[in-house]
Amino acid sequence: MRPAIFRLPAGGAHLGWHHKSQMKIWLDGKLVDQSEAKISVFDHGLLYGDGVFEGIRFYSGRVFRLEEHIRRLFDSARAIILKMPWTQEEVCRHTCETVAANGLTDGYIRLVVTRGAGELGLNPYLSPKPSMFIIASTIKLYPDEFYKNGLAIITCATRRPAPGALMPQVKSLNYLNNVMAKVEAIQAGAMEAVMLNEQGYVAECTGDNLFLMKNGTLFTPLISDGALDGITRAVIFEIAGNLGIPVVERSLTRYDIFTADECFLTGTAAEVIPVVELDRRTIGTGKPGPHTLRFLEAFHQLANSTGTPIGSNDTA
Ligand code: PXG
Repeated sequence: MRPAIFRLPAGGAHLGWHHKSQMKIWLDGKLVDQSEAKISVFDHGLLYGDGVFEGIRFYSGRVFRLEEHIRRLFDSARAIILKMPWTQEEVCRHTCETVAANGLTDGYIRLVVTRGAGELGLNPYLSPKPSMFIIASTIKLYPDEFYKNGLAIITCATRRPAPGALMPQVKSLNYLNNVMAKVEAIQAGAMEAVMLNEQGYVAECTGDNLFLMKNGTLFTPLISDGALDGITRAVIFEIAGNLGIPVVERSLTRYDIFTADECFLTGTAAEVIPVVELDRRTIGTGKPGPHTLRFLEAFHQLANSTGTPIGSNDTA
């Protein structure tokens, strides 16, 4: 029997999005009330999607893989010649301060660096000063039942841009490609969509990396096929190493997914989530597989026992 198709309610309530009126936002060096946290309409992040971001999780009072996320943020900034006015250490410290100021122990951090306000025109040199803001909140991408029963996903028509068009490794504010792919998933009654690259190889999903198990080996698309170099993806490589499961990065097609024993997605927001159906075809047994469940468990174990303590950087 095919799993029930999940229809997304309008309004984003399913995301668990909450509106805490006194939330403190870190903005350009200051912790301000949410109502005071404002960006100019002349900010090139808004006008042209000219900026970069990170999504980071914290669990049990510790920020998970903080240094890796901040390193990727700086690489993204470097790739778009955005000069960060803060050091990596400072950004790590401000991230922890923001979480602490909101009295949270478990949640999600959205860190955004925009090109800053400048005159109209694409030229990034028109914006002399980048802006950075840090939001500490919560995120819930999928209801619990999908972690237990698995997701039914689709392949969308929207392709990942070629590296020569929009560098897929850069976590930039240009997410319209992924947003349109997500819309296709929602229209089809699915919660995620597999995105192919221009050659027809699997790149990733709209906000998650994709993994397959086949004959005891773990497979995932190459970064050069258009996958984001996911932090969670790297965690899965580590776990596979610990479990003695061989990992192969190579070009994958839908054939590989249809004929896989198991499939799962990874991402900061999604963590590790099983996939049991692609384009209405059952993958493996149609239930989350044993390896997937082991990765899921090992991920939670790591997430809840490692990371940068929120208080440790607090020198403010
Ligand atoms: N691919 C894409 C395109 C992403 O945006 C991932 C893969 C997974 O990477 P990490 O490093 O997170 O394992 C991402 C990350 C959101 C949200 O708000 C999306 C992501 C991360 C956090 C929040 O939907 N995507």
